[in-house]
Amino acid sequence: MTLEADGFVVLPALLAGERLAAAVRHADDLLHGVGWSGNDFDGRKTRRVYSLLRSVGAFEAPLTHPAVHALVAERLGPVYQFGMLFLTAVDPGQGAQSLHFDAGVYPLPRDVEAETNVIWALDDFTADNGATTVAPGSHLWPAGRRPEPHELVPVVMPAGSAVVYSGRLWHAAGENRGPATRRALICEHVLPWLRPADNHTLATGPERLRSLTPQLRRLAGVAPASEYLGLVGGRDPEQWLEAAR
Ligand SMILES: O=C(O)CCC(=O)C(=O)O
Repeated sequence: MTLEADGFVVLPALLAGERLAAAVRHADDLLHGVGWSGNDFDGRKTRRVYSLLRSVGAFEAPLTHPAVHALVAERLGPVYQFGMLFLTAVDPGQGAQSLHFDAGVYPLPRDVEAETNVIWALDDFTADNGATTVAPGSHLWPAGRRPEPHELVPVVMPAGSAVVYSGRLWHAAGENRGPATRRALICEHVLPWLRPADNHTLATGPERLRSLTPQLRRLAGVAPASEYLGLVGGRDPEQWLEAAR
């Protein structure tokens, strides 16, 4: 299985022991009191938490994992930013999500790799509990071709694993027919000249942005995309943030 040929690759058990346990505890803290989402796509028996850069906590390890970022940088180049970033808890009884490809939000030709994304399994992903289903190779399909049911496979992987996939890959959260919730941390990485799906700088705010590591701040968008792109008042946003204390 390769990212180039199949459009996805599973990196097994990257997080283990206390790092995984801490990420799961953090997920539970964030999910406390959160209700089901109010639309069919997000899932009416699915709980979602966004704006995660306001409370990174134990998600720092998955969000910055070098093995994931090495693959992302190979695909997108050295400068990229977070797109949509969320924690999701697919509860028992949740039906399968509509099939989609994440880069579909951008009106770009199908052959542009605009995003390379990752889904971190915080629980074991099984064929019955809502593991993400993917259509292998579909990142190379032309516009308009949609997967048939027989072309879909569940991404079965133990908790702590990550599936890195092309933003062009057709996929969806699977149906949760099991008795327990399936939790995941989902993070898009997008080209720096595109508007990210989530407005991380506004959601996080200057004070919390300053408290992040330089790597997370850059991924949040506090970085020029090029010499003339992404500045604040003509300056590097890092300098602006420092001066605005
Ligand atoms: O939860 C999953 O397995 C995938 C969710 C997803 O692809 C989405 O909501 O965009």
